[in-house]
Amino acid sequence: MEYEDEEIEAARVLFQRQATFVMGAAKIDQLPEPNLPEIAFAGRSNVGKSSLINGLVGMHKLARASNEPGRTREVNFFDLDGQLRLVDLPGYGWAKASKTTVKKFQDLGRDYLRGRVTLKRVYLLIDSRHGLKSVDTEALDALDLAAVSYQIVLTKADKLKKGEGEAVREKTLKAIAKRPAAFPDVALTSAEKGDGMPELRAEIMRTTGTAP
Ligand SMILES: Nc1nc2c(ncn2[C@@H]2O[C@H](COP(=O)(O)OP(=O)(O)OP(=O)(O)O)[C@@H](O)[C@H]2O)c(=O)[nH]1
Ligand SMILES: [Mg+2]
Repeated sequence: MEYEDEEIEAARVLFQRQATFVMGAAKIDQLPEPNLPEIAFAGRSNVGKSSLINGLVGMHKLARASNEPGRTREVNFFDLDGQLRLVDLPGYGWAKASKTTVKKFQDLGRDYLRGRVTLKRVYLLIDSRHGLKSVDTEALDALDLAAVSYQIVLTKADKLKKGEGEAVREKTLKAIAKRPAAFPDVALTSAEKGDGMPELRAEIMRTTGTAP
């Protein structure tokens, strides 16, 4: 996707606005009022969802990130200065937790994704070193079936060698080409180094119809 310099700059300003934690919901009836455009971050446990949210807003500790898979256990809502809401979902494919715990959070994530009227897009994160795995394909199938618009974001690009990033991006683009709810572009990002973040901010600004 191409973005004008003005759009990149506007998005940078938008994401400099104050970001705050609203609440964590452990049950579907605990969600905040659907009164702002929302974007949600989904993906395997440890893929970098919480880190990506922190990178987008330029804060290290807004969303809790850690190397311990299953860190995010609720649906966490962050408000960007009354303009839009960023939603951090519990990860899937998290092997160490008990079956009931996994099911509880997967059901919660699924219910949220299916029923949220203000949800503008889901950012489905994939580790750029691993590419799409079968659990990811299942998640894409579910989003396609529910007709929830989503974009693939490849994470941890700083861990790749030169040229590998572009290759995995091309491969992923091909894999999603025929998926009905997939946005026809794949972002390559590093929350750690900041790669791809200005463009992702610009895309989020477009998608949500927000302005600085
Ligand atoms: N090198 C590198 N490491 C990253 C990047 N993004 C996240 N990480 C690391 O990956 C680990 C997991 O990151 P989180 O942001 O907690 O992942 P998550 O998807 O929120 O995980 P859950 O909440 O368990 O589902 C942490 O150790 C992060 O520091 C990145 O861009 N580059
Ligand atoms: Mg997390």
